[in-house]
Amino acid sequence: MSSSLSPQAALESPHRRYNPLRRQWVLISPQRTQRPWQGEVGDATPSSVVHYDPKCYLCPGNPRAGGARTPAYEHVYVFDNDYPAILPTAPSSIPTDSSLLRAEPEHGHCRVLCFHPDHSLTLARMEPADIERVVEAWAGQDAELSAEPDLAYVQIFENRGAMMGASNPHPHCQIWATAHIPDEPAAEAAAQAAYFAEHGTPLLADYLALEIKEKVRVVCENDAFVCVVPWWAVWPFETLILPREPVSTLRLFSPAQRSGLANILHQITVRYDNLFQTSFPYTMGFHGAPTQGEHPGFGWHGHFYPPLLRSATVKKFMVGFEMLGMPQRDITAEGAAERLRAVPAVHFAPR
Ligand code: H2U
Ligand code: ZN
Repeated sequence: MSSSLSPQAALESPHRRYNPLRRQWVLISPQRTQRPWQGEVGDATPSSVVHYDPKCYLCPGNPRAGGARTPAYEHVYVFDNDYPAILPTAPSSIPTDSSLLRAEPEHGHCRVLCFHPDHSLTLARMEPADIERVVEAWAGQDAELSAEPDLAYVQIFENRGAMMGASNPHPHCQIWATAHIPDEPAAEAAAQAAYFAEHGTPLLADYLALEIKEKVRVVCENDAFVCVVPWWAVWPFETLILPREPVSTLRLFSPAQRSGLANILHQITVRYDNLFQTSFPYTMGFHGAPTQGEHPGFGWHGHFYPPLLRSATVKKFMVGFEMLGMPQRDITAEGAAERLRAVPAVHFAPR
């Protein structure tokens, strides 16, 4: 059954939104935010004050779990993961008995990048100059790993907080370089290539122009980047970081883009922490173009996927209809952006 409503009223009723980057739909149920909530309300979590933890594998000078020792580093430190998910070499094939039991070898590198020697820090509480060093290290890793001719993709990601499964609070990220393009960037690459073939302009450049015009989903910005809650956000406070000047991958960033990325990461993580006065958990990561071949229309971008919904402890669960049907959210992207804009731009617990 359909009825005609004003555009505003229509957006306040249940609807589906399309994610052109992933070519998927998300179900939006804004009216559900009015339902009573008798669940938990979290307390503010103080930021860590432990600058050096003698038991931390990633603190300078400490022994690691695998027997190696983390050196007394001063800024950033990259090492090969002692428990890698993939190895540099793999068998040439994985024979199976049926085409329904398909398998193929995978190889590559898994690295860990420590952002800072200080165990207590997070991107939100680091100095901009120190985040710039992290960006330099990311660009260096992207250049080094993309030069390996048998690798196809470099995935940089950070799991922040125990709620997201991070095994260690020390500020760090992971870098996996694989011989195959993983599913998420592969789907995004296909969608962007199809859009570019049809329109002759990059999908994310056109999308950013719309967001700058509409403003309602913009959270923060600088001269080089804009951070939005995307129209198609699934996680309550999901954001997308878009460069004003399209660029396909980190190693090709201009100096202004490198410092701009450091600044926008700082801005958004401060707002996240301030939202529920906690060290905000998330999975964050970057999608650059695959490392082999041409990828016209592929625009580098960053994703933040934070699980928190109502407080420092109440998170969204991706269960039920979401596991069996499709993603669904209650608060609209516009409402989430408004709340992230409303919190102070200065951290509630600076270092
Ligand atoms: P996460 O916090 O995202 O789990 O990343 C930490 C990684 O650090 C994890 O992949 C590695 C783990 O294998 N690690 C080492 O390589 N050596 C250690 O001594 C501890 C943790
Ligand atoms: Zn540490």
